[in-house]
Amino acid sequence: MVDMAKIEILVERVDNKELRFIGEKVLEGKRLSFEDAVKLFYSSNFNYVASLAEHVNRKKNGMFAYFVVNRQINPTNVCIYQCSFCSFGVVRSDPRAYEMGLDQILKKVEETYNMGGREVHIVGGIPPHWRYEDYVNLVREVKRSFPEVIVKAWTAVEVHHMSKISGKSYEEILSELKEAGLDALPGGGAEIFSDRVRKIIAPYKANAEEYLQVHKTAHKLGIPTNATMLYGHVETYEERVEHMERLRSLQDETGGFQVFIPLAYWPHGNRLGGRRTSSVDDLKTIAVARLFLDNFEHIKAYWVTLGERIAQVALNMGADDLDGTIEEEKIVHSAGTSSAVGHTKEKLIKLIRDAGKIPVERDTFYKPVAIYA
Ligand code: V47
Ligand code: SF4
Repeated sequence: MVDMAKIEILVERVDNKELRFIGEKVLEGKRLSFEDAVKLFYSSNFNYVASLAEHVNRKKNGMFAYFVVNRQINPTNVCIYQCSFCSFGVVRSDPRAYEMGLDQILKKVEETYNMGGREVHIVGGIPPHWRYEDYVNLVREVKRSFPEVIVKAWTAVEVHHMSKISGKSYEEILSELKEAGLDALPGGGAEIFSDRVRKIIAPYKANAEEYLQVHKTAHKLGIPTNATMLYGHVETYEERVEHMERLRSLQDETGGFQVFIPLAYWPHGNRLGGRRTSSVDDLKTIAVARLFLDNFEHIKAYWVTLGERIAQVALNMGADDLDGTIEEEKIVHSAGTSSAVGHTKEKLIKLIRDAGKIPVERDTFYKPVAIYA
C-alpha cells in the first residue's frame, strides 16, 4: 500500500535522474510524453512506478473502487475473422459453434434484471449469415423488454462489419442503434493498434483507424464508449505506448471514453500460442496506463484476465474499477484463464474491501448506485 505522505520523498530520493524527472512531472500534474511512458515500462523500479500511479489514482478517485452488477452475453461464437489470438471465435461447422435464440438471450437479461443487474454487455463473433437488422433488432428487443437495463453492446469491430454488410455509414448505424436502445459501446476489438502487430494477430477485422473512427462517431452522437488494449503477446512496450497515445489524442478531442481496460493475453487453445505474461508486467501496464492516460477518469483491473488477486493488488497501483459480476464470461475462459466465470456482488465487495478500498456499486456510466462504506 502506498503511503501518500511519502510520495514527494520517494521522487526526491530516487537514484535515477530520468525517473526523478518523470516523478516531478507527475507531482506537478504535467502530461507524460511517449518517451516517459516507455522509460517507465523499461524501469526495474516497480515500486516507484506503482507508487506514482496510485498517487494519481487517489487524486482522481480517492479511496473508492468501482464495480457493476452486470452480465456478459455472447449471442454466438461463430466468427468469420479468425484472429490468431482468439480461442472463442470458431467457424460455423465447428462442433463448438453455438448461436443463441432471442428467447434465450431475453431470459438471461431477465435473470440479470431480477438480481438487480444494471448492465448487459453484449458482444460476440461475427457470423457470416447475420444481417444488419439482426444486430439492431437484438438491441431493440432487449431494451423493449427491459427498459431499465443499460445496454452496452457491439464493439467497433462489429459496427465496422455492420457498415460493410449494409453499406451504411458509422453515423447512420450508431444513430439507428441508439434509437433502438443502445446506451454505450464496449471497448473490445482494439487489440494493439500497430499495423505490424495487427498483421500477425488480427489481419482481417477493423483496423486501428476504423476502430478509432467508430468510437469518435459514437462520442459525437453522445454514446459513451470504453477502450481496451490486449497486451502480452507479440507487441513491444513502444507499441503499447503508441496504442495508448492514439487513445489519449482521441480523448482530448471528444472526451467520450469512460475507462481504459488493459486486457492480459491468455495463450491457450488458439493459433498464436505463446505464454501468459508476468504479474509484474500486468501491474506495470496498469500503472503506466494510469500515469500516461491523464484524460481518462478510470482504469479497469479486469479480474477475468488478471485473476482476482492481481486485480486486488492493481487497485493499489493505479486501477479503480474491477468491471462486474459478469455471470458467464466465455471469451477469455476459452483461452485458459483460471479466474471464476462470474462473481456475486458480495464477493466483489469483499475483494475491494480486502484491498483496502471502499466499494462503490456503479452503473455503466460510473454513476454511483450504492457505497459500501
Ligand atoms: O476484443 C480475446 C479479448 C476482448 C483473448 O468495454 C482476449 O467494459 C485475453 O473487450 N486472451 C473482449 N483476451 C472483451 C472486452 C471487454 C471485457 C470487459 C469489459 C469491457 C468493457 C470489454 O477480449 C476482445 C479481445 O481483446 N480477448 N481473446 C485472449 N486469448
Ligand atoms: Fe472473431 Fe473477435 Fe475472436 Fe477476432 S477476437 S476471431 S473478431 S470473436
